[in-house]
Amino acid sequence: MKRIKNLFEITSQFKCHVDISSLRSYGTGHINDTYRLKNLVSEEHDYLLQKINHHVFKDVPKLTENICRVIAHLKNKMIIAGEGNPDKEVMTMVATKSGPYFYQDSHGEYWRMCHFLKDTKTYDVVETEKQAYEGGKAFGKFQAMLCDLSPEVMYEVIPDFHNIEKRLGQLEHAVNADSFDRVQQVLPELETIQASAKSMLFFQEDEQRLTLPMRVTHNDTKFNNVLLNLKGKAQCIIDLDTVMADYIAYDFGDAIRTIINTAAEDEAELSNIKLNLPLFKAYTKGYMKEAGQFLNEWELRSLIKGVLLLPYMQAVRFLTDYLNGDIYYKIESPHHNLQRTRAQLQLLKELFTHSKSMEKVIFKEAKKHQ
Ligand code: GN1
Ligand code: MG
Repeated sequence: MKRIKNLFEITSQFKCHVDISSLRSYGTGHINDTYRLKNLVSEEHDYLLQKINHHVFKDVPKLTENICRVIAHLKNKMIIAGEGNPDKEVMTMVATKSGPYFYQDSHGEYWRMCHFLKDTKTYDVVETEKQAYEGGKAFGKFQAMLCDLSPEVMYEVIPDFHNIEKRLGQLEHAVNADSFDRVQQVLPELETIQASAKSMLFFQEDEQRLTLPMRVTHNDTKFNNVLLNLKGKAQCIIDLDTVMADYIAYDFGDAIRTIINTAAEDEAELSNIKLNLPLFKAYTKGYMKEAGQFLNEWELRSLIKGVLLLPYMQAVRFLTDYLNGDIYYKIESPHHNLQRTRAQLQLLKELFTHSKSMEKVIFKEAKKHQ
């Protein structure tokens, strides 16, 4: 575990009671560094301390504003409706003693703190249909509750985050630069990406831009961003870094990317990557239960496009980072980003094969709620 030399300096800025000797690394995020700390005075909750990667999130005050806005919206709605427990079902950020919900330390690093919700678990790979159903319900409800939050008020945390045309441009740039002499190793992957490029431009078409509404979405709907309680029920959506205005289909697609895959996102043995269609069905069922009523017809039709686009986009992003010398995502081995690329392309291949039957499931489940 990385040591934090100025841990006392950092934690003493926040309105918290932490035992600094209890510091442990936490989670599997690719961007920020997350640590867990024990609460010295209460059994209610521990704390998560995060170093925000400010090379990725360039405007931390604005990023924090987005997160706090969404949290306040969700909590207020629950309080007004008198439903659920806002302390347990929505993230709670810890303020600094001087007010803001982040602290820039003496080395220029940015930190934030939130409550760690006890008796909850996350899963990198979905194990049961019940979990998938709960995940669908959780993300569907999250979107439904944010339907009345104006997308215009949200700051664009990472410009063009889901713009595949731009992402392909970044890949092309990395290929042309070939700064780490890696292009020769990745010719088959580049060819696969090139072959599907045109079919992936759906969301860039004028027609979609005119018909698909922008909504406040999560934009990182990996299944491990849903906290499940000990009974296996979804309790809280976490990792709100990328909440911003975007299309709903991206959230649906990114969730399916992690839920439907029988293997991990970075599986090295490609033959292990298969689709678990019952999990797709279960997720879609749960999702439609919450989202079926607010989705319009164009959005419904776009969902399957999101399912195909998101693994493709991840492959493009991982490969770009590989060619750029692994500067964006954390890696655990020298060729990790290439391994991730291959795994995502393999998943995409499987998804292409089954896209028609998945589309049928989407419409069937949506119909029940419209
Ligand atoms: C990154 O750090 P993490 O795991 O929450 C990335 C997502 C990718 C994901 C792939 C800001 O998320 O977009 O989908 O890795 N976050 C950012 O696992 O780029
Ligand atoms: Mg994230």
